[in-house]
Amino acid sequence: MKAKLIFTSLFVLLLISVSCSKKEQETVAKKQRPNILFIMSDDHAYQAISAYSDKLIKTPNIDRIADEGMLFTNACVTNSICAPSRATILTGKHTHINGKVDNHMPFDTTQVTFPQIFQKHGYQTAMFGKLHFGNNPKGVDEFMILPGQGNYINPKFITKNGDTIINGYVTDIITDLTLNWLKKKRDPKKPFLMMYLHKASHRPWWPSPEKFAEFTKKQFPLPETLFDDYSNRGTAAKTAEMNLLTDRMYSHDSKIRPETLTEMGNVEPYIEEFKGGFYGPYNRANDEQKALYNPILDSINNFFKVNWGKMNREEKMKWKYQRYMQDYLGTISSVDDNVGRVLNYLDESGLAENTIVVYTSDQGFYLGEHGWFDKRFIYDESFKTPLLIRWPNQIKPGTTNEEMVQNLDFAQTFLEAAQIEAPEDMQGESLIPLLTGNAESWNRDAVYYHYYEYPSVHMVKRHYGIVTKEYKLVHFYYDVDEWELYDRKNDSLEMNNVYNDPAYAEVVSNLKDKLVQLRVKYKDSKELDQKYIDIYNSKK
Ligand code: SGN
Ligand code: CA
Repeated sequence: MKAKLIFTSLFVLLLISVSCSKKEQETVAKKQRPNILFIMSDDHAYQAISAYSDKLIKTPNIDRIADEGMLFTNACVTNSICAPSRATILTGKHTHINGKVDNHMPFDTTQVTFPQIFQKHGYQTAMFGKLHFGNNPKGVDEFMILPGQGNYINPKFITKNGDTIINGYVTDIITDLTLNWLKKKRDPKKPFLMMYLHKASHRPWWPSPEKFAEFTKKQFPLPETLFDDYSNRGTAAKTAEMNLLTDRMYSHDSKIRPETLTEMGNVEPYIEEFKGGFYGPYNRANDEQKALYNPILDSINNFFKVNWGKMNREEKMKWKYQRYMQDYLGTISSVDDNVGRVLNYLDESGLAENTIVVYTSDQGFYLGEHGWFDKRFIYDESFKTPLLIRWPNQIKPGTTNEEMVQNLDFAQTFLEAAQIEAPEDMQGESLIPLLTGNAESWNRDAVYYHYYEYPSVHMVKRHYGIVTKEYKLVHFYYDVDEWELYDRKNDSLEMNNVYNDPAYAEVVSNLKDKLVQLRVKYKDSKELDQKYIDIYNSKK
């Protein structure tokens, strides 16, 4: 790959030198380096992008990226949780190597991240929105990032010159900052790398007042597996705490005011500490903003007061699902509108032609499938992540790609596109052959996954596994010692663990061998598994 990159660059340089003077050569060479606009949302499920499925929502602006570029239907993460995914994207390394295996571990900032390399090679770099960790991201000329998870309403930002609060709705504000930098702050003579990072659609799912009004009028189709009872699965699925009806879906997630519950005699599992869950975001709103939310909140709360007591379990689950979707999808709709604003600006400014636009999420998310919300598992809805890439004159518009690509691959892809050599120790593969229609040189047939954060919120047990287009083999190795196998072609909803089915004995044996090879290839090991368990336990 490296040899190919050098060869391509030499060829381009040769062509240039034949036809122009030295000064001209430099400008042409630099001009050819594309800008990169990396758009990432938080917890945005591919099921909530109409380029993948239009059952839940229409996202015409995000879809445009695929219509004019490439839609990856098998993109996935290496560890389905926020901060680890971001660390993998920045370093191009699996989490057991970069050390940020869960949301709690610190990120070792002495590591090389890809924006630093871009900066060194003459790119202008900027980052706006949610990074999740740290307060001084390296490698970016300018940044304004949310502290930790950030807030939806009147959010606070960390900047080089101290903290500041900006009034308004977070998705609009992050976009305003991004557009402002593109329009007024960058040097038009240099290529740029822009990290445009949304807080939406992360919990606590507060849509803007307009989207709240719009989406609370809608009803959404139920997922086939909403009432999953986790039979034919292992212990991990049965003990995870992310069921919409029974686990950690608090009153504030449904937008039920604490007073409503008190008045009703605390009908819901009501935990005092989560009072803040409602008032945290709501009290950030000023009176004018509150006045926009109040009538809708009133009507939800009135409905709840009258009906909740009369509902059976099934009806309660359906009601919670609808409330969840209304809020979650309301936040997505704002993301889509704002992506549209940025794409329009690229068109108007003429930047579109030489800008790679990437849309992705830090991982997938459950939208009621298996009765769940949240992520973490290697099962499809959280393992897969949306990925849409547009690159005019390089990617054939309207292409769909089914290869198993990972967030691990982004750094090397962007570096190759910018004709910068990637560090030897990055562990991904550049996607350039796939983007440019040279798929023959792509030969990955399996990916490696490893999730660590346990015991913790949502109680998803530690596991690692190997995934091919046909199968998924998973080892839950802590607390329990259980293996699971899913036949992805014949059981796409992943309802049956066939690990012990004799018909799959050979598949299991082959995949186990391959899994060992992958663990060796990526330098993961039993010793490292234990090391991270020990560190985690020592912090409790
Ligand atoms: C919070 C959320 C969880 C979520 C984690 C991690 N609960 O704890 O639902 O899984 O963040 O999210 S909340 O009630 O506090 O909202 S992550 O995206 O940062 O990994
Ligand atoms: Ca996330």
